[in-house]
Amino acid sequence: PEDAPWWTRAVVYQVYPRSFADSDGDGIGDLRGILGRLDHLAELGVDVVWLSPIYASPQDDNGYDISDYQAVDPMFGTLEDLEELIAALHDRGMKLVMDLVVNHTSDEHPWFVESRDPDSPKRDWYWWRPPRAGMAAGAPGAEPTNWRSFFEGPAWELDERSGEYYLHLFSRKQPDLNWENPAVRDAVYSMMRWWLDRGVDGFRMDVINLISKDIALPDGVVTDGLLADGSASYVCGPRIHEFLAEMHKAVFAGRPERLLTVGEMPGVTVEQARDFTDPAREEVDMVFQFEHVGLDHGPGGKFDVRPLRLRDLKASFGRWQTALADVGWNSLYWDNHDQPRIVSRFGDDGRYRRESATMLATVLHLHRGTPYVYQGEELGMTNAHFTRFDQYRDIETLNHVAVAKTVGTGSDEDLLAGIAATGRDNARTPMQWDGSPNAGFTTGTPWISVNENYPTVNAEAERADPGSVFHYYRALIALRHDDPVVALGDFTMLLPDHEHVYAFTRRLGGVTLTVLGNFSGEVQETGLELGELVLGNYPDPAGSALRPWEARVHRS
Ligand code: TEU
Repeated sequence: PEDAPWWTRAVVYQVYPRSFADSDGDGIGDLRGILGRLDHLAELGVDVVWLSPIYASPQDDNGYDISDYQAVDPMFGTLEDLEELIAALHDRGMKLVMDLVVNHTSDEHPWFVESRDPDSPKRDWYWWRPPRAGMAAGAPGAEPTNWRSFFEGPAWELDERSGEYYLHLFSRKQPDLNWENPAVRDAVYSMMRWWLDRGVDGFRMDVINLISKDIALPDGVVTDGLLADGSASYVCGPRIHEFLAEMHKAVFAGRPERLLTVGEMPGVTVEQARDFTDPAREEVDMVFQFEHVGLDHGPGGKFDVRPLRLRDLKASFGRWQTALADVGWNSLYWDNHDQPRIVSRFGDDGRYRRESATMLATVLHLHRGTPYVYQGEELGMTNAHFTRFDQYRDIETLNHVAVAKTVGTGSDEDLLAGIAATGRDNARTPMQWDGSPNAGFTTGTPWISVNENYPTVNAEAERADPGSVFHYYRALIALRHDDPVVALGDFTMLLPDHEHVYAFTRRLGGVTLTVLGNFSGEVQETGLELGELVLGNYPDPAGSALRPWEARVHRS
C-alpha cells in the first residue's frame, strides 16, 4: 500500500570512504573521490548512501574511534566537501545516512581526555572503576570484571593517573561512554540534531544495542583462560529500549522529512528485533542482525571457519521473515566492511563468480526487507586472498594474530587460512573502478593492496558487459522499485530441507513471485511448477532443472 514507508521500496549502498575513491593521491579514499563517482551510484539505482565514519579520528579502528563528532577528518576532506556531497546526492534524488558511533568515543576525544581527571565533571561520562577488591592496580585479574574485549585482551584498561580502570568493549582506544549519565545522552542527541540540521537523512547506529550495561557489572562465565564473554551484561541491556525511545523523541520526533534509522545490533534476537522495529514503539526503523553471518563460525569463533549448511541459512532467514512479517521490518545484507565478501564466502569466486554473485543477490534482494549493497558487491568483487601477514591492516585481525602467536595456537598456515577466509580486510581492499594501475582507486600508493583480479573485475568492465553482475544488480534494484510484491509481499519458504536449493514465494494481491537459487555447482531438480520468468542469471531460457548457481524469479 502507498502508506508504507519509503524505505520499504529503497536500496541502501554502503560506502567505506577510506577504500572507495582517492582524489588527492594520498592512497586513502576521500569525500571528493566519492563526489567524482556519483554517476556510478545513480546508474546502479540506489536510493540511499550510508557513509562509514569520516569524522575526526586517530584511525585506530578505521574511524570507528571518533575524537570530534562534528568535524570531518582532514584525510577525508572538509565539512564543506561533505555539505557539497549531501547537496549533490539530494540533487540526484538520493539520501545520505551517516554512521553514528556513540557506544564509545576515541580516547583522544576531549570528553575522555577531561574524564581521565578523577575530579573533572566528565569523570562519570565513561565507565571508571577501581581494581577488583583486595587486588593491586595492574595485577593480573585485578580488572573490575573478567570480560574480554571484541579485539582480544581484557575489556578494562588501567589509567595510572587515577589508579582506576576504564571500560572498552572494543580497542583500548575506544572507551565506552556511560549512557547512564543523562549529560552523555543529551550531548549525543544534540550532536545528532546538529547533523540532521545539516541535511543528513538518518543514521546507521554502530553497536547501538550495547549502550545499556548491567550497572552491577557482574563477571561473566570463564570458559577458556582468564577472560569471559560478558555479553549477557551489555547486549540489549536493561535500559536499551528506554534509551532508544528517548533518542527518538529528542532527535527525530516532529521532523517532517522521513528519516532512516538502522541499528547495528550484534547478538539481537528476533523477539527483541520485533520490539526495536515496531513502528508503534518509535525506536528504530530496522536493525542489522548477525545470525546468518555466524553460521560458518566454528567453536573457535569467527576465524574458525566451517562450511555453510544451506538448511541453517534457510532456517535463520525464515525465522526472521516470519517474526517480522506482521510487526517491524528486516534489513537484508550479505556484505559490509566487517564481513568477508559473499561471493567468496557462500558462492564460488572462481569459475562461477558471476553466476554465484548474482544468485546470492537475487535470493537476498527478493526477501521482505530493505537490502544493503556494500561497495564492490555490485561488481562481484571477491575476497582479497592475501597470503602474508603484512598485507593485513585491520586491528581485529592484527590483535587476533598477535594473541594466537603468543599462545602458540595453530600454525601460521592455519592462522593465514582463517584470516584469509573471514578477516575484515577482505571487504576493505580498494574499490575496483577500471583496469588502470591501482584499479583507478588512487594515483598514489594505496593504504592496503588492491585485489589482484582488478584487471578483469572492475566497474568499467562490468558496465561494458550486458551480462555482468553490475547490470544484474541494476535489474534487481529496479524490480524492487517497480514491483510492490517485492517490497510488500508476504514470505513463504519452500523446500526447507533441500541441501542445495533456496526457494520461496512472495505474494501480494493475487500475484505470486517464486524465487529459486541453486547454492551449488551442480544441476539441481526442484519439481516446482513455475510461471513466467521475470528475472534470471542465465542468458538463455530456463528448463525444469536449475543450472550451477542459477537464480530465477517467476511470476504467476
Ligand atoms: O561492529 C561491531 C561488531 O560487532 C563487529 O566488530 C563484529 O562483531 C566483528 O567485526 C565481526 O568480526 C561495529 C563496526 O561495524 C566495526 O567496524 C567496529 O570495529 C565496531 O563496531 C566498533 O566500533
